[in-house]
Amino acid sequence: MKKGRKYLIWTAGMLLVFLLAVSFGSTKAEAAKPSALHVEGTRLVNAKGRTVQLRGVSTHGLSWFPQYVNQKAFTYMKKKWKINVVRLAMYTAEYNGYCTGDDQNRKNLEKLIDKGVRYAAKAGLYVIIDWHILSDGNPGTYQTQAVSFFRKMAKKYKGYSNVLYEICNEPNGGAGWGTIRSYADTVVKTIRKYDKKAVILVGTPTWSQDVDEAAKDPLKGYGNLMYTLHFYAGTHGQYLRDKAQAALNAGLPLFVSEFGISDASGNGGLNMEEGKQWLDFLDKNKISYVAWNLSNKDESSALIRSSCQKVTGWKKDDLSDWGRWYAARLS
Ligand code: IDC
Repeated sequence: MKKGRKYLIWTAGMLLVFLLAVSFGSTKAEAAKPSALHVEGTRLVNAKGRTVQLRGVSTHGLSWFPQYVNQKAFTYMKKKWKINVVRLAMYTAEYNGYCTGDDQNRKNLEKLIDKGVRYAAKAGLYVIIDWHILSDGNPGTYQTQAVSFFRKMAKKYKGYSNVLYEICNEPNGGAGWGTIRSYADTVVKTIRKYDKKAVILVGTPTWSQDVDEAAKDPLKGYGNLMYTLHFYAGTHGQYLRDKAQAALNAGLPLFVSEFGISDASGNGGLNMEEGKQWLDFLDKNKISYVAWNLSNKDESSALIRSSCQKVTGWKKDDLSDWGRWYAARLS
């Protein structure tokens, strides 16, 4: 072969390798950072099998406080507070909920989720897409809507290794585990058609407290499921940790996708002593946790002071007592 042609082939080859590396690199930056998680036993683990504990914050209702879903805020919280997860709480019923508002509202919410997912990926954060049922009580109330919503989400985000799905925030109003289990079975099946591996968080009876009920009869036939435990330290103490411990002992993977140290109304005084006991317990057991809520609403469970209008870059004085306590605990 002539020297000139050899050189040409070599150059073209190198160019191809270079282009492949660049395009692979950029998809990776978008889709594979942070890396995919899965569930082993009761633990959340990474590809190397190392236990991963997620710790972060939840937005308030997305329709109500959309301004906190911004790149700077996410990057700031990752850097300063050392969070590694953010939860996008999308109410289904209240506050221009996804199921009670109109089509335009639904589109706006989906756009906001999309921004949230991308901002999180860019900041190196995991992100939870939370179907925030509350006054609707029984997850079956909007099951049809939940199925089409999660179908859409799973199709869209199957390539995003930072996305977790939370399929029913807090079942209540007498919805027992049997009811929740059958709802979860349908929704998980839908998600798994498109997204085979993403971690899915399943709510439990009584505002996601009765993990012992779920432990008696967990869902079967799916991997990467975890069950949610919610607490507010001003209301819930040792008896609820005992329930959590019993569920863990029974092999149920737990995830605290929402908690506070106010009372369960989201207001009232803060119980820092009980809050410390809770977080010590969760840290010891490497259980992930997400604090309610990233807003400046005039309530004690808001992380930002009500007088502060900033949507990122908060200094100590911009945070509520709760915000300061939590940021100090994390960083
Ligand atoms: C609270 C909000 C409050 C809002 C209320 C009713 O902090 O501003 O008015 O919801 O929608 C939960 C729920 C969460 C609650 C929170 C505090 O998941 O939506 O937020 N809480 O009450 N479960 C236990 C407590």
